[in-house]
Order: sequence, then C-alpha cells, then structure tokens
Amino acid sequence: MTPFSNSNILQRIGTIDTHTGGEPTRVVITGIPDLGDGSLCDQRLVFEEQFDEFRSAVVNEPRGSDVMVGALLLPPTNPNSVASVIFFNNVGTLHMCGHGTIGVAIALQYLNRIPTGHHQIDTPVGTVGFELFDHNRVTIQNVPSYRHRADVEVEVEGIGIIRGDIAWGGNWFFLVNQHRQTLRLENVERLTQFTWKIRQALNANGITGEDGAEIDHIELFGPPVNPENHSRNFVLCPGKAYDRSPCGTGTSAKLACLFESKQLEPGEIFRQESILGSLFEGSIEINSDGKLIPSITGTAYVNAESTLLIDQNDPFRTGIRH
Ligand code: PYC
Repeated sequence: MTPFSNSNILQRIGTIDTHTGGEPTRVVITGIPDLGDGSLCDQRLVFEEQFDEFRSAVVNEPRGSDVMVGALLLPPTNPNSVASVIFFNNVGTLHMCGHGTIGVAIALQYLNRIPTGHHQIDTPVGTVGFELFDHNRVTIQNVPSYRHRADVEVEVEGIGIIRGDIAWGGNWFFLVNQHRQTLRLENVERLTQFTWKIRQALNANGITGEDGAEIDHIELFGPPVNPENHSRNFVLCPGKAYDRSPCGTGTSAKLACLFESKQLEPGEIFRQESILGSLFEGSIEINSDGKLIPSITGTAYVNAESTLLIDQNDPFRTGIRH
C-alpha cells in the first residue's frame, strides 16, 4: 500500500448501478483514467497494468462486493457505435459481459443518451449490437460464439472424472451437464466449491480454450424449476463469485454447444434460468460469414446514481483485495 499523504483531496468517480436478473453492473461514467488512444485491447492492457487500484476501488469492498462487475464507459471506437466498454470484476478484466451489456444499455437510456431501437457498443473482443425495448428489456447480439472442444475429460481431486464442453461466448467456459449437483440457491456454497475444484483441475491439467486461453468460467446445467424454461444454470465467475443472472456470455457458449450437438436450430428460443430463477431468452443465427451469432434477451434496472469518493488517507481506499 502506498504511503499516506496529508492531502484532503477526494478523488470522485461517477457511477450508475444497474442489475440484470440480480447480477450487478456498476457503469463508470466520470473520473475514468486516461487509457491512451490505442485500440480497445491496448486500452484494456493499460487499465490492467496501470490502473488496477482504480479497478479494485470501484468494485471491491467497501464500495462494492465480489459479485460486482464494473463497466468503464468510453468513447466509441467504431463510428456507428454509441460507446466502448471495458468490463472488469473483483480480480481483473473480462473480455466481454452479457448481463453487463444489458445493464450498460439501461444506464445509457437512464442518462437519456439513447432512445429505444437498435444500437451497438464496442468491446475488446468485438462490436456487440443491442436492441433497446420498452419496459427495461434489451436483446444483445453477441460476438461470434463457438464450441472449441466437446466432451473433454478432466480428473478433479475429491470428485473424480468430470466431462464437459469448452466453448467461447465472449469469455471461455467449461460447460458440464453430468455432475450430480442440485442447482438450488441453498446449495451455492457447495456449488462454488465444486466448480472451483473443476477450474483448478482444468488449470492443473493444462486444459484451455483456443491458443492456450485460460478457462475462467465454469457452468453447470440442470433441469429448470419453472417448467416453461429449458434449463437452469450455475455459473462460477473468475473471482469465485457466482453469477446471479443466467450469464450472457455463458448462455451464448451454451447456445453454440446446443447448435453443434444438433439440439438447437437457428431462430429457436432457448430459455435459460439462473440459480436465482431470473431468465435470459437466447437464440442463434448464422451470419453471412458462417459464424454463429447468439442473441440474448434480458431485463435490467437502475439501482443507484452515485459518486464514489476516494480519500487518500483511507487505508482501504483501493478496496479489499483477496
Ligand atoms: O453475463 O456474460 C455475463 C457475465 C460474465 C460474468 C458475469 N456475467
């Protein structure tokens, strides 16, 4: 921790908080550090290397919590986009975030920056389209998604052999259907331990996404509680928090796997409920380049409009990091 200064100057960071199906997004609208004028991937790298304390101050305790996802609202890089966004969480940055994109759309509407209709935002892994509807509903058209490997076996300490698919939906996922776990809210501690062990086993065995990318999201699937839905999931995020929403990038990865296994046709609706019972509706289309584009529909609400204050004398000003 850097030495205390005697300065009474408070650093001010303007934020809009939303939640999408219970999963929070803190959209940072003012006080954003200068990340230079490189590509969004370069800016993300600058953010990781030079502004990790800023990241932690915004999302970690005492101002946030392990489950909080942050979204830096930056100028668009593409002339047809309304903004660029870099997503981050309790331990680092995310490539993309589906619930977060829905939250950003609702925050932009709250700020009167966009009307209902079609828009797009830029992320470090590609441009994401979205349709803003009435009643807080948003459909995102995610980055191209795909299954990388099917039915991969991993030996998990204390559990045994677990099989799953590796898929990209804007983040890397290991998707497990056979696990003997009951996907209910009262079991989150157990589900967290179970999925964390799978993640550690993947790392220990060098099982990765494409080009050695780390698989940092683990997703379990089970029967829905609401019979109108097709599936319930439990998603473990990179910093060991579980996703309260059905996870936009995770649902995208699931849609890609279903398509590859011939269980989902383009245009068909797949209703994915979260461990809380909140819902995303997903579907896919195959674009003119032959790529699979998932659409994810969800609902978000604005919770707060705040100014975060960072006092240079506060020993926990940069957040509590685990
Ligand atoms: O909705 O894509 C998502 C997401 C990723 C991590 C938390 N939520």
